[in-house]
Amino acid sequence: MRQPKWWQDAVVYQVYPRSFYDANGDGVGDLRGITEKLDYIASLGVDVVWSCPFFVSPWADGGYDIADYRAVDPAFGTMEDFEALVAGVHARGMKFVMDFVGNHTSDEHPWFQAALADKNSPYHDYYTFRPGKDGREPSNWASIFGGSAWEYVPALDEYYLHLFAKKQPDLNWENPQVVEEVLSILEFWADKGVDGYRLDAINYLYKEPGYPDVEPLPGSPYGFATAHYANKPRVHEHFRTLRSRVMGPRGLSTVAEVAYLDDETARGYADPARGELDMLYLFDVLNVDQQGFDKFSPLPLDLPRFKQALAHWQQVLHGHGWLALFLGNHDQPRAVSRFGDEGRYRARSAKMLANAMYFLQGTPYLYQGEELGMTNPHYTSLSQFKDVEALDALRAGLARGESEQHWLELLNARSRDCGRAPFSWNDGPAAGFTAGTPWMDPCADAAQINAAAEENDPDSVLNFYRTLIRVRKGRPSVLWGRTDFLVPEDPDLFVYTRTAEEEALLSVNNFSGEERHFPLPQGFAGGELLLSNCGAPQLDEEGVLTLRPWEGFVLLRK
Ligand code: TEU
Repeated sequence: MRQPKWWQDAVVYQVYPRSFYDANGDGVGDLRGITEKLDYIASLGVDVVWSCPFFVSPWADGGYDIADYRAVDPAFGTMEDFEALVAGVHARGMKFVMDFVGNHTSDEHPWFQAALADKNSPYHDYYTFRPGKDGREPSNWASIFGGSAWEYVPALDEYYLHLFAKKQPDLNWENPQVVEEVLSILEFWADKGVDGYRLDAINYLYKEPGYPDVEPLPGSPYGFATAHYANKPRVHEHFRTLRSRVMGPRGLSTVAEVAYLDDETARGYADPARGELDMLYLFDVLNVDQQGFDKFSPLPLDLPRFKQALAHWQQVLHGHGWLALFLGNHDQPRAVSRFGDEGRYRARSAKMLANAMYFLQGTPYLYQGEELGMTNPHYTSLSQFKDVEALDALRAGLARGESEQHWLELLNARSRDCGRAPFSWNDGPAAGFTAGTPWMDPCADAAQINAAAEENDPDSVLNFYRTLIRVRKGRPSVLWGRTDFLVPEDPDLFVYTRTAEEEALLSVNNFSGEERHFPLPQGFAGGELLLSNCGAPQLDEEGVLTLRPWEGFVLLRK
């Protein structure tokens, strides 16, 4: 069998440090908290720990607004705490990956402060400043979080570009000095033992000069300008620079957040023959239950579209790149609340979702709490939400005359805060997350759904994940097999085969709360049951399966 790279035969555990575990009782999760829980993380059988940002930040966007790239924010601890964390990860045979936020800095970063202070400062060209046009913004580009992507600076009589929040000015990667700064930050953490980087919003590095106006969104003067800043050819050159100068020589892995991709660009980024990036972290699957790019216009899950999005990338990247597999992260609602059943079949549907995803080709990314089947927090007041994106959307919605009740429901279903509620460790105060007052309220159901309760239950979601992670490891069909979706148009069934030279497997999943029937595909009768969330499959004499609500299992071909 072909030998996998370490990140190919791996499951990555994603930690959002502020919400994982608070070791010092100040209400905020910290690096020592992660270190204290490393035995728990390792007990899952995962291979890699990825931590979201813990650098000095005014926290305007959950730490993705960095004011000092080389220092741990005191809220999370010290550099010694960081070193202990990496050592603890390595001592358990795991790798450590961290975020690199290169598209923008915080507006409180000294570079930006210097840029604001003096138009002639070399730091002014670290960012994108432009004069206004007819007394308005240089163009009508919308920020990804809403409103204009340009912010006026009266003292300079110029606007600066921010694709995200206005406290996140975009860096100008066309300035070679900026690229040198970035490379030296990447080397700094590599020297401290980091094994790889998750490159944040990295496909937005190059913006078309001229900043042409775009079609405005309904009811807004601003429009999405991704056609002018996402995945432009120049980005390939930047990726090759990162690879040749740092990632390659240091043997670091890369996983890149790259939305809005076409097939050719995807292969260009990820084909091992070109070697720009190792893994692509794509969003198409998570856009199928909303209207267009508006996450606050939810739609019911359209399973055929969902399968189509997965099948597409399985096919395009087979032999031409490697995918990150995920249904949740710190920007997404909880997978079980969104795609499964939070009620009666919570545990079973949470297991099925994992069963459905983890046998596809790629590297699964397990977001903290998903292994418990944690649900959305179900807050009762708008004041419990914290995220900049949620609060901006709320403000705009209320200004349009929409009701608070409507927005409470929307934010409870779709906001990024849904995944940022504290990890539920036990049924104690603050869900065992902190001895103090938690910075965010815990989930309403933490007393029932928590790690301590699941630890002792052999049928828990937690113990299912442990089995799942063990059985997928090292399998040629999982690693290298071709993926074929069966019944792509079926609205409830999610079925695929993975076929390699050495073996083949079948993953069957019922995405519904009803019994469903499905003829067992040829060759799988009498196959070995690798995993199941319901026990042995129910098969009649004609070879037809009766699938229970939210049933999921995997069979190996005989
Ligand atoms: O997210 C980048 C990004 O483009 C997201 O807006 C993503 O497309 C969206 O959440 C999908 O619903 C990254 C980080 O993950 C996020 O937390 C940051 O806010 C953002 O970059 C800016 O750094």
